[in-house]
Amino acid sequence: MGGKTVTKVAKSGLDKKTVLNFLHQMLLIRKFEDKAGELYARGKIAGFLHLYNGEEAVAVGAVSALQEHDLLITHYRDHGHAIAKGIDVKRCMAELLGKATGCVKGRGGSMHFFDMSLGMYGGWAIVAGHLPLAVGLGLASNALGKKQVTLCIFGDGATNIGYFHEALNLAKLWNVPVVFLCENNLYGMGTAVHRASAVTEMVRKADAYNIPAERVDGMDVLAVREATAKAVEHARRGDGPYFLEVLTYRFRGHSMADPILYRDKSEVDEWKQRDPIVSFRQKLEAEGLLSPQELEQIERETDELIAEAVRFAEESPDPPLTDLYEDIYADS
Ligand SMILES: Cc1ncc(C[n+]2csc(CCOP(=O)(O)OP(=O)(O)O)c2C)c(N)n1
Ligand SMILES: [Mg+2]
Repeated sequence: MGGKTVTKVAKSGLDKKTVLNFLHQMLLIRKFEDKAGELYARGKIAGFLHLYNGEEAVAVGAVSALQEHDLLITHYRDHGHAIAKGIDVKRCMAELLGKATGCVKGRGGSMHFFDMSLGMYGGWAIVAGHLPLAVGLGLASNALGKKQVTLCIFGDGATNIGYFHEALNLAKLWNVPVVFLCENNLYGMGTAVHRASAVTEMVRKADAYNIPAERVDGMDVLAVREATAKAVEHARRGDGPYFLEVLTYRFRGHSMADPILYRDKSEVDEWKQRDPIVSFRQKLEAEGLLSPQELEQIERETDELIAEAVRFAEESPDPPLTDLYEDIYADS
């Protein structure tokens, strides 16, 4: 499963600055996740923590196909998506540490990164619970006459839940501009896809609702970008929803509490051979788009951004007690 990484950088038509930025963003997300895992182990982060290692090409490739005013809504494995959509890593790290300077003032934590000003509509913890919300966002865009697309990201596990089917049905019926992107990482917690889903190719589920769909190699940032760009264009044109099944793999456990007893190490090692960051780096090098100096600079910059984010988060204040009664009710 997964397909080979064959997309040529040169063929993508993207300029060098753009493709180097993809590498930069993927590395930044990887380093953010590694640091978050370390801080969690040191007791600095409370609650759940679901890391995105191995899936970086999905967030970076897909979000790069959006325009700035497009919307993104996603599940609880949301750090990579939030960073790709533009939330500063300092505010993300502060959120993990529950600080007042976090992107939701320390109230949401890992699963609820959110910033409306950037079109980032969360971070939702109930599996598939945000899919109907995505349809609502799409409906609002249509009603307001905005040429705006909503990218809705979720896992393979979400496709077995009623919300998924209700959302896809209404999305098609109401012709909303939503791109449904399923990150098929082969597991929902410790359960393999084939043990939870009667149909193991997620892409076929879109067929039930007459939504055009495609299967994409999620370890290839350019393939994800290309497929998402096509889906986004379809939605923006007014042709309604589109479905992408992106084949990917999480290198770490479901959450930090996962002893990972349900899959063989050999399977993990096999997927790590296709690490989206390493393979993209090698591709850039092979095509003469990345010199050792440029790589060193990207490594240094991303290290510095993460170190700065940790410093910022640790030095930030806790939310004041007076905040307890803030943001409880929406203004009418
Ligand atoms: C409605 C609901 N049921 C169960 C859970 C517990 N739960 C949290 S994550 C998860 C697995 C979801 O897997 P998937 O959608 O494949 O996403 P992944 O974690 O693989 O990215 C489950 C069952 C939940 N949060 N919501
Ligand atoms: Mg999954």
